[in-house]
Parts: sequence; structure tokens; C-alpha cells
Amino acid sequence: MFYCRVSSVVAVVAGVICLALPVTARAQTFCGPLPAPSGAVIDVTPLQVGSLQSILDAAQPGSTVQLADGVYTLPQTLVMRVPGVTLRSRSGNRLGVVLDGQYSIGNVLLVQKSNVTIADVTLTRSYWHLVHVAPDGPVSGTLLHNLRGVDASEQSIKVNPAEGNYADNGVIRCSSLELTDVGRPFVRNNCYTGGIDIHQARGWQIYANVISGFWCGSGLPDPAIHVWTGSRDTRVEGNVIINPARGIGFGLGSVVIGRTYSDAPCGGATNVGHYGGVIVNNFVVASDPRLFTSSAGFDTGIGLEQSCETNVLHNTVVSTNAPRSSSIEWRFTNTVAAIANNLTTDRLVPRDGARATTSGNVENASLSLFVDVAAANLHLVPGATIAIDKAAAVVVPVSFDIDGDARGSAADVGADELPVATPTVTLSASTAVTTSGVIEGAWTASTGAVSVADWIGLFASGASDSASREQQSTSGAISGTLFFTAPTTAGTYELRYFSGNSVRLATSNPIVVTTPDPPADTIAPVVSITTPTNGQTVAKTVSVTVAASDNVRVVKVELYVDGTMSTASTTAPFAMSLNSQRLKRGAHTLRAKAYDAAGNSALSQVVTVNR
Ligand SMILES: [Ca+2]
Ligand SMILES: [Ca+2]
Ligand SMILES: [Ca+2]
Repeated sequence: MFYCRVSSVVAVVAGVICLALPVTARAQTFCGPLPAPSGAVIDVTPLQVGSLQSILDAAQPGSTVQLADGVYTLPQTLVMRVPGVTLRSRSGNRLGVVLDGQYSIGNVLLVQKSNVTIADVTLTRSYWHLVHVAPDGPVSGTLLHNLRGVDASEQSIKVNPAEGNYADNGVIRCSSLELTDVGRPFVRNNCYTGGIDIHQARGWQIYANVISGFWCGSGLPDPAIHVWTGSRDTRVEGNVIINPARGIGFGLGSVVIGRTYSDAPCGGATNVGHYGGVIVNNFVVASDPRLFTSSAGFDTGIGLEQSCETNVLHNTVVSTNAPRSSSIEWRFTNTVAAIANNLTTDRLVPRDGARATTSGNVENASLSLFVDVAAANLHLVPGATIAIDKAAAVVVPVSFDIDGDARGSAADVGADELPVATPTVTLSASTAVTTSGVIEGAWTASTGAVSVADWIGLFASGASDSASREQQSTSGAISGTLFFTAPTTAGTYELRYFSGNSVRLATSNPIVVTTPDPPADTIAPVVSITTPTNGQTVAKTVSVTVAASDNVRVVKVELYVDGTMSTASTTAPFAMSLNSQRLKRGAHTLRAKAYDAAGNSALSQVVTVNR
């Protein structure tokens, strides 16, 4: 059962879908590379750092500014003021390109327009934020992909409204945000920092990020992921949050000055910190002794404050010491939530009149349920029977876990689903193809064994599992067919099937790739006798020369005298001789016959000689 809001009244309604958002698989669990640029590409090297802003300003919408590897020490904030521009590294390696603010510029990047993508780079040492989305008109479609953010003095990624404009429907994914021991002393204002901090924004998706170290010796930072002041329909999924003072927060405080909506969500309630949204399949782990002894300690893993119609499902919150407050908590009277199937090592608590339906949660769980807490690996061990297959049924099931593993019919409590059994996968491939041809691969996996992160790769036989020539996602299908392009080099290859955590589950039959045969030779040689000439009188031994040619190669020429083969040559220029003394007096015919390697042959014109 879930609370449903009927008019402005919160009621408990059995069997009715009251989730604010559909809770199915997230759009993408496979943090694969960004597609190659589709528009104009502008290549930039670190030597051009002084003109990078003017390059960005001159870029046309749809184009990509591609940074060569190296350190870019920025003289000023880079402002993305052209819509639809992508800024990314050429290498795709986020460690290869470093945009460094040296704590001397406010933001490393400021996004003001729609559909800006920033990908595959490291951003570091901002006085304020590493990425600040602050629109100068209505903004949507911001994509932050595969970033590494290190040591912002304030929140690493900040989204704000500006002059009445909002930034909506952005995505932050597959990124690592870190506050390190080196950067922590640069945090100011009583620990005014955090990982992702979003105000008054709608429809953001935050998934598959790793966010670590957001705590200070004194002061309480923002939650590692904080979405508030009237934000709406945020999806926070599959993130790993390590040693935060606070993990994930929707809303903050009982009194909210923030965005409101004309369609009156949450029954038109005012003072709402967050409308709707889902927090699902996240790991939150606190294990650093310094965090627990810091002034704020580890406060809470997931907190809702004035957050209405919010789903908190299948999260794992683990702390090696007790939190100051709770593993998961919900506060203030506008908070109405569904809190289901979470696995926590401490308690879940309502505070200050907040309401939630709770089902399938496991509280006060033992640290022994998890693979390696110190390494932030909160996957279940096989003995975690208190959680395995114990999830309560929810109206709209969560189909996949933090790894992309299928939940199956008996879901586990928490973010991880332990695979039911050793998966069996069969994989077959084309047995013989020619270079650059098409290899067809087909697989079948046991039910429940597949993940949307599974993939099939093409390998040279004997190559290591890290040397794939091409990879394709199986999209979580139990069976299917994929097509690969055969290599340009002949040899023996194979397909291999990998689970999302890169364990090889199957290998195909060998694929013999051969160079195609050249087209068959059907063209006969051309041959003529050049000496002796027609009508010539011969005596004694006479040299016979021929002109023989072929589209490929002449391999033999025979000489026929009066229709009978007399002699032959297999060596160019196919010179032969004729002993005329063996001939009777009178006229005799000479003819040459030339052969190519394919067996085609041709006769010359007849040359008549007299003895
Ligand atoms: Ca299960
Ligand atoms: Ca799993
Ligand atoms: Ca020929």
C-alpha cells in the first residue's frame, strides 16, 4: 500500500499506483562512451587555453570543441553561451584533460544555454563550482557525462535558477565527484560544499555517479546529492556515495521559498521542498573514522524534508558507526513518501510529522551482509539471507538493480540483487567470413542471469579479455542477434559474452576470416609469331620468336609445325628454334599456342615458311 494524495488529503489506498514516476529500469545503465561527434569538430590544444573562450563563443550550435590531452590552466571561467555545443576530450579519457581553476576563478564552467554537453574531462579547484548551470533564458538538456570533479571549494555541480529562468531536464551521469584530503582545507564558510546541488529545477536524472569525501572537520555540508527549493521529479539512481556527512537529500528545512507549479502538484501544497521524484538503487556508505569524529559526523544517508509523493526504493545505506540521526529519515508535514525495500545498518525514522508507507525495509542490518564495506562494495554476500529474495511487492516493480542485474520475481532488499545462480550463456557466431564482411553473433542466456550492462565483444583468438576489437550491448535481452564487422586482417577470431561486471560467461565457435579470392581469370592470352615471317624461306636452324601477352601472365608457349607440337617454352620471352633440315622441301605451317595459369589458351595466326 502507498499513500496517495486525493485532493489535498493524504489517504492510504490499496492497490493503486501512487508513485510519482514510473519506477522501471533507468534509461541507461551502461556507461559506455559518448557517440562520436556528429557536427563540426573544433580541435583545441592546451597552448590555445587563452583563446578557448573565444573558440567556444564562435562555435556553431551542434558543434564539438574537442580538447587534446593536457592541463588547461584557465585564466577565467569558461562560459557556455552557445546552445547545443559539446565540450569534451579528444581522447575520451577523463583523466587526460584537466581544466584547472587553481581556486582563483569562480567557476570552471558556467552553462547558460540549452543542450550543452560536457564530457570526458577532469575539472578541478574552483573557488565556487566546477560546473554551474545558471540560465540566461529557459534552459534544458544539459548533459554532464563521464566527468571527474576534484576539490571544488563549494558544491561541485550547482544548478540554479537565474532571473526567473529555470534549468530543467538535465542529466548528470557516470561521473566521479571527489573532495580529497588535499582540497578539504580550501572549503570555506562552515563547510559550504557538496557534490551535486540543484535548486528549483525539474526533471533531472542523476545516475551511476560516484561521489566521495564530502565532509569537513567542522561544519555540516550539503548532502552529496541535494535537490531542493521546489525542484520536481528528480530521479537519483544507481549512485555510490562514499563517506558523506549527508548522502542524498530532497528538500531542506520546514519553510521553503522556492519554485511552484501551475498544475498544483501534491494537491497544491505550498512549502514543498521537492515534488515527486525517486531515489532508487543507490549505495551510501560511511566508514572513514575521521568522518565519524568530525563535528557533524555522519548525519543521515537519505533525508526527505518537505518532499511530497517521493519514492525511496531499494537503497543500501551502511555505516560502520551509528549515524548522528538515522540511515533514512523523512521530516515535516508536507513529506509524504513510499519507503520500501531499503537495506540499512541503522534505523529509519519519521520526524516532525512526516508520513510514509514503509514496506520491505530491513533496518539495523549487520555489516557482515556486505562484500567489503571499507571498499564501498555494498553488494550482498551469499549468506545475506535476511535480504535475499525478501523485498516486498511494490505496485510498479523496480526491474533492475544498481549493476543492471534483473530483479526477477523474488527481489532482494537493498540496491544489489544477488544473481540467482551461475548464469549460463550460449554464444554462436558465423564460422567463416571474408575480411570486412559481416559476422553474425547469436546468444541465449538463462532467465534472470542477464543484465542491461551485459555486452558481447569481438576478439582475435587468444587475445586478452581487455583487447576487444568491437563491443556491443546486449541491452539486457535474454537472447538475440548482433552483427559485427569482420577485421580487415585475415585470421581466426571469436565472440565473447561478458556480464556487466566484465566476467566472461561464454565464448563462440572460431570465426575464420579469410581474404577473398581474386576474380577467376577467363581471358585467354594473345600470341603471334614475329619471326620467321609469313612466306619466308628457311634453312638450317631458325629462331622462332613470339609476342605473347595475357591479362595476368603467360606461363607457356608451344610451337606447332604442320599441326604437330614441335617444341615448347615456359620461360619468357618464349624463344624457340626450328630445325628446318628435318622438314621436306616445300611449304610448312607454323603456329604458336600460348597458355595462362588458369588454363586459357590461344593460337597465333598461321605463318607459312618454305624450305
Ligand atoms: Ca532475488
Ligand atoms: Ca547485482
Ligand atoms: Ca588470362
